[in-house]
Amino acid sequence: MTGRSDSLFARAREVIPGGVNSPVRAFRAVGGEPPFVVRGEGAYLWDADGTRFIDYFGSWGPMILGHAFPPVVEAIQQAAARSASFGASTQAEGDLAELVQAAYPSIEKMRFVSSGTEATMSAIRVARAFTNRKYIVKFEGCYHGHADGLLVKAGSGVATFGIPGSAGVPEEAAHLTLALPFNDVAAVETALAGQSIACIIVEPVVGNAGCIPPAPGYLEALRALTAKHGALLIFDEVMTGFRVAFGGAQELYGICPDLTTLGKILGGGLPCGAFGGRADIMDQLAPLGPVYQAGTLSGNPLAMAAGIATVGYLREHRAAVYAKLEKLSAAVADGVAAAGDRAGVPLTTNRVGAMFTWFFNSAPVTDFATAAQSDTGHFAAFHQAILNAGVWLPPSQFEAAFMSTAHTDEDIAQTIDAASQAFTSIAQGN
Ligand code: KE4
Repeated sequence: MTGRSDSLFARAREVIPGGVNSPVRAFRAVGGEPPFVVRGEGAYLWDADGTRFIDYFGSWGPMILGHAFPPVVEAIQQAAARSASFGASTQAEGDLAELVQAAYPSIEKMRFVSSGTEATMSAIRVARAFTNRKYIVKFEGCYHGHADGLLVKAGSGVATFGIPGSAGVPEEAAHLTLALPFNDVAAVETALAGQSIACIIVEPVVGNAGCIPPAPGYLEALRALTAKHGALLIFDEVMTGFRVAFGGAQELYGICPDLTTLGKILGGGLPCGAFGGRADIMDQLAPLGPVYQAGTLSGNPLAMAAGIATVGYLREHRAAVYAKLEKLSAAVADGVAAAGDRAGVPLTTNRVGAMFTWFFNSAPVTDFATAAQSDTGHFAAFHQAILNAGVWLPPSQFEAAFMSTAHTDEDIAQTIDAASQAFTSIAQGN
C-alpha cells in the first residue's frame, strides 16, 4: 500500500470501526491494507493510487454484468431524476416482482427489502408464524446476514442448540437455532425427529465458507425431510440467485423450496433484497396477516430500476450470458488449479457456474470442517502476491470468487499468469 489508499484508510479508521463498513473489507484475513476504490468499469476496479485490478469479488456478487454496465447506469440516472425515494408504491415494484416470479416459479408472492439480512430474518419470522414453531436449523459455514438468531455456532452435540457466534447475541436467541454440518443428511434427520422445527435455512450452494456444492441428493433430502416433519425449507439464494443459473440453485437442482431469499444481483449493485414463496405463507404478512415486517426504503425506485435493468438484461440474453459465464469461469478455475499443480501447491477447486473457490487444501472440501483445514497462511500469501500483480480476489479463503460477463479471455490469461508466479513464490517458501 502506498499513497492515497493508505492515507484514506488511516482517515477512515478514525471515524469508522476498523475503517470499513463491513469487516471482510479490512483484509484482516489476508494481511496488508485494502486499496480504496475510486472507480469500476467492466471487469476492473481502480484504486486511489491509480492501480487497475481485475475484479473477482464483484461487490460480493451483484456485479455479474460488470461495473458501470451502461443500461444499469442509465436506468439509475433516469430514476434518480424523478427523485430517489417516495415511501409510496410505484409500478417498478410490480415490474421487478414479475421478472423475479418468471425466474423463480416457487415465488408466488414476494416482498422487497434493502439487504439480504433483512430478507432472511423476515423469511424466518414468517416461517415461525406460519408453523407456530420457534426453533430453526442452519448449517455451519453458511452465512445468512447478521440477525441475532443467525450468528450462531454449533452447540456441543450435533443436535444440541446453538451458542452465540458473536458478542451481543443473547444465548436465548442462539438457543433457538441448531447449527448442523452441511451435506450431512443424518444430522438433519436427527434434528427434525428430535425437535419441532419451524424451518431449515440453507445456502443451496454454500458460498460463505468458500464455494461448497451440495452432495448429490442432499437438497432432495432436505426437501423430503422438511415436508415430512412440517418444517419449511428456505433457500437462501442471496448469493446463488441469478448467479449459478438465471433461476438460481432451485432451477439448477430442480428443488422447490417453500420460501426463497434473494439479494445482491437482484438490485444490480443497489441496496436490495427480497423474500418470497408460497402465497399461503406470505399472506401472513401485514397488512393481510399478523406478521409485522416493514422498511423505509423497501422497493426503493433506484434499486428497482437497477434490478429491472439487470434482471431484464439477464433474461433477454440468458443463453449467451450463462454460456459465457460458464466458459470464463471454467477457464480461470481450471487454469489457476493447473498452475498450482505445476508449482506443487496442493489445491482443491470447487465451482458451481460463475462462483468458485481455490482451497489451499489437498483433500475434498465438502463442509465447513474440511474447508477449515485449508492452509489460510498460503491463501493469504497467494492473495497478496496476486493482488500485487493486479488481480483482486475476495480477501478470505472462506469466500467465493465471482465471474462477470465483462471479463475477457485476456483477463483470464493474465490471472492465470499472475497465479502461476504467486504459486512459484509460495512453493519457494517466500
Ligand atoms: P447482506 O445483508 O450483506 O446484503 O446479505 C447477507 C447475506 C445473506 N445470505 C447470503 C447467502 C449472503 O452471502 C449474504 C452476504 N454475503 C456476504 C459475502 N459473503 C456479504 C459481504 C459482506 O458481508 O461484506
